[in-house]
Amino acid sequence: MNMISNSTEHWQKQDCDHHLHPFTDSKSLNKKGARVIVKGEGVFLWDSEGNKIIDGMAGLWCVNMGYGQQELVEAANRQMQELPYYNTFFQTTTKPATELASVLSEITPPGFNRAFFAGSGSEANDTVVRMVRRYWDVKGCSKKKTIISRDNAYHGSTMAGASLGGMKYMHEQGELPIPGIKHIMQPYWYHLGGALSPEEFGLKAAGALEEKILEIGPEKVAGFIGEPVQGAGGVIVPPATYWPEIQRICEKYDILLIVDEVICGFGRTGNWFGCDTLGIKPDLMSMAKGMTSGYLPISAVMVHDRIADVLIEDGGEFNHGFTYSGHPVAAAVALANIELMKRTNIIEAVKTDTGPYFQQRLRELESHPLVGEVRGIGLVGAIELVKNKETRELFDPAGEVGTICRDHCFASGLIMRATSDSMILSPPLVITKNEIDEVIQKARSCLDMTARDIASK
Ligand code: PXG
Repeated sequence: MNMISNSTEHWQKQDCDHHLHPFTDSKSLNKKGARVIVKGEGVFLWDSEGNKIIDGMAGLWCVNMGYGQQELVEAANRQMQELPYYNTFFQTTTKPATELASVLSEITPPGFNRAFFAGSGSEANDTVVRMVRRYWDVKGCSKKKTIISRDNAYHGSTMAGASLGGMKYMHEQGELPIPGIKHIMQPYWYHLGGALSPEEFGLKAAGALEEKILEIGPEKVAGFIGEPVQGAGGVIVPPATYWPEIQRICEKYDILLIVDEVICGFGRTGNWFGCDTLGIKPDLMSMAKGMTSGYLPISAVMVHDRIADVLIEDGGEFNHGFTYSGHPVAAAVALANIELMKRTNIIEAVKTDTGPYFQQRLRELESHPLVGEVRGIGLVGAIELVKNKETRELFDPAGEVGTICRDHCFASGLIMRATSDSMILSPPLVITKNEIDEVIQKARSCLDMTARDIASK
């Protein structure tokens, strides 16, 4: 025991002295020390103090097939031995990169036959910006440069990724967004719907795209990007009327429709991709995370034939790419991961079994006095905490109550993330019904503890 706690102190000190964490106030983290995660198996993690934690977030929405999948480890090992690295720049390719491009063509909707690889979701979305602008240049419409996104979207943390994202607190650091990126309202009925029905509000939120296009001028608008279901923004499932109207508007004004599948892709919503579940017909798709279940970093932009054909036939050289584009080891792990997903029929289970069960159990929490709305689809969901259930009044300041709840979860061995006052769950797709019961039971007891804390304040 002593040895373990000594180790924790050692790692925490090293971490505090040398490691700058993403999206973290280092000063406050260093006061308490980071929790050191040392092992994972299935849907469980262990920290360096021996505590067992159920991972309700699949890492960062990515460990879709759970921890400890030996097939993925072996795929990496085999590829490491054979060819740990080679690039795809100089008229060369590698077997895993080509095979992955071909497999992605099979599992994406018809017409998606070409993959451009990168290392992360952010890099995929940077690629989208450059590719979309290049496409319109090649088509002779070089004024078409602006990309429209949404408030509270998350598309990454690079300059273009953070600019496409609609997180104001990210824009404030670093003079973002970069030029040529505009935002419209998000389809967040619970916050913004007022007296409108969800269906009416869906049309209104989509109508904001048309207004923005007309304000900028359709001849200057290159594309619209959106997550089928907003993830980091709080699992915002748009009303059913939203995406069909967005699709109609994009087609009307000849604007490319880009779906960011970084969270929704690879089974999360009960189909391979969120666009399958929500009935969206995109021109480009960015994907990452679940592609390797997070075991290694890789991402892709899937390009529809109507775009790829123009770029290939008339575009000449596309001056864009990354050292790790199509990394053979990451690609080999992605192939093994997709193969495992197919063989275990995991996506069917999310669609017809564990997904509906998770949604049903999650909705039981709606009766809790703190809970205003429960929303979700497949194996992703949010529990929104509010001050007044009847009037939908939110807590002020936002985020404090969510943080209290998050801290209770953390201490109780459940990873449930807080986005402002929405508590988020996005567990590994391999979660069983018994494990879902454990998540719900822990979540409920943390909601109770949070309610007691608020009452005693
Ligand atoms: N698009 C979407 C929809 C994402 O969720 C990215 C792009 C960027 O991917 P990379 O691989 O560059 O991180 C993401 C990432 C959170 C959280 O706190 C979410 C993400 C990343 C980090 C934290 O929910 N999503």
